[in-house]
Amino acid sequence: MCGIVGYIGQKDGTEIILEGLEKLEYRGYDSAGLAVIDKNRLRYSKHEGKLSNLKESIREEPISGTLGIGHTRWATHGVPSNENSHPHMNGEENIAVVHNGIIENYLILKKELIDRGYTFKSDTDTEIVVHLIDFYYEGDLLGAVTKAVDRLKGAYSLGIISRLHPDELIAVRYESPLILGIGHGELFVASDIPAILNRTRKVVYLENNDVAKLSRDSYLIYNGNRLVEREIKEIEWDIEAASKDGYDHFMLKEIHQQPQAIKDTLLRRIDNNGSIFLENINITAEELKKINRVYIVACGTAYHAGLLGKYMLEQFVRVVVIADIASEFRYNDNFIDEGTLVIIVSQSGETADTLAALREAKSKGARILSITNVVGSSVARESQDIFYTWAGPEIAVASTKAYTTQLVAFYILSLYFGRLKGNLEENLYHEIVNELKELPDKVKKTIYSVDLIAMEIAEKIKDKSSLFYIGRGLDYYTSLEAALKLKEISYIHAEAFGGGELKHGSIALIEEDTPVIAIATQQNLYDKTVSNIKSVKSRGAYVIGITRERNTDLGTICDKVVYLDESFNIFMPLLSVILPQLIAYYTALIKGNDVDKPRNLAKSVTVE
Ligand code: HGA
Repeated sequence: MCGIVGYIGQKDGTEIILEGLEKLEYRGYDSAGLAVIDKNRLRYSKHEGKLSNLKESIREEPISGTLGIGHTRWATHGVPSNENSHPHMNGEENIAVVHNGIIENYLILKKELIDRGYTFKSDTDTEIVVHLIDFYYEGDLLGAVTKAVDRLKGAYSLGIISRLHPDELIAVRYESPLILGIGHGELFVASDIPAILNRTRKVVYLENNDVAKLSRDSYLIYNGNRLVEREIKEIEWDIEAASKDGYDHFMLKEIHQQPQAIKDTLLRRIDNNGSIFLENINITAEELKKINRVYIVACGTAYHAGLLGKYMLEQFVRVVVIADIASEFRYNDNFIDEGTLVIIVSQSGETADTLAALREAKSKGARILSITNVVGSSVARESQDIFYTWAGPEIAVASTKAYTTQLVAFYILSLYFGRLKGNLEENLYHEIVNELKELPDKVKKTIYSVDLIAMEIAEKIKDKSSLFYIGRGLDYYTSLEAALKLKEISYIHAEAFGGGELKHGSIALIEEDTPVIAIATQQNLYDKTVSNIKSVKSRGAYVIGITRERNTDLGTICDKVVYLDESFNIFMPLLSVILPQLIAYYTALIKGNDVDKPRNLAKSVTVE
């Protein structure tokens, strides 16, 4: 995610801001920049790439000032480039803005501003903010900011300075974290605690709709034009704990970030009428009708998301879909022509096998749509259509929030294409979209409700040499992902079986006390799964069931049952994968493994 650091005091802001940005590097970023007020001049430097590029440029051409804002960017709108880096300035370059988040209504506001004569230098959503402030500015910076943010929809934390107000730093928070750091004769703004922990341990957490005006030795916080008091808190964490938001590992932090990541990926694409809006998908209804075959190509976890995607697209778009592993697909004799759509799924957008598969398919005339988490990545650059999962950077090697947001991407795409093709009856479409909007809250509830059970299960399985996940339909796909998670970080041999396939050989592996986790959320297949559970149980397996609230009878069949909230069958994979994620996490933890950096694995696999 992007990082914000701001400073107002007596010292050199450039040095303090660069130091703060360095502490935020762990979050992942693609460019960095800062702006300072230097003797009533606004000076800035911003560069694509590592922070070292920004530092090098400042070393060559020093800028300094006792008031400034800095930013590390993780692009969501516009590729990583010098122009798209923050800060963004108004035309006269007397106001500078840094922003974390996404401005949902930026296209409407951009058009309005262009009509008023404003020109844009970047492709970002952020740039509209500085022009809006400029538009409302009548000598009062705080007043102009307040009017500008009233127009914004989405999520934003903002740092704002102006050379016309050399004693003022404005900070705004809405749905994107921002804190104030309280020093002696100096104040800080930051999106994350580690950025300022070397300087102060006294912080104020801004709340939604807070607009703070900082001067060198005091600050005022307004909310809805009313002056408000916010408690000053003392931070007791060290820098490492602070980078993980107090969680012991990035993986656990990322599991807990899932509700927000899903919300970000989902809600900004659905308007109040339930219509889906996809800014980088250009396929028209005409073109969609001509698509006769879809390949979904990915590796590892992304492939498991792709299996759900296959189901969703077949169901709602009524088109033939083949899901394949990228390393196999690229060497197969596939049926690709101009009527083929290839959907590429890659968190990093740099996965070597997936990228090679993309190029192979493109050279044969396929249209390429990619689902990726990294704006401007190779996969994104080489695709005609792009769906960005807005999960933010994923640091732990074992994927969690990237996976669940990839599932969300497939939900949205299949509903969008299904409607575009005229296959989805309007009432049903709206019913599904309404339920989709409930999912961030249901995922959140699930994370808290299964946490303790996951610890107990981890204790039970920690010394086992093998564990099996079973499921049918979509539950089978979740089982594949669940088994992969356990293998990756606990190093326990784990396999997933389609429940109906057990009797064709694999059931021979079941013996006394073999752990089997049965996922039984697909109500149309429930009775079948129950039969499969009974058959492993009768061979001595220790069975843990994961099912919906209504299936209370499972309690009499399994050794332990975990109940999940109710939702549509298609959405249950988003809830049922949470417990396996946490089981993998706690098992790895108990075994003393390096949870975030498991042996033999790399985050982004850029070799064949
Ligand atoms: N939308 C802005 C900021 C992105 C962000 O906050 N990422 O974490 C941009 O694309 O520049």
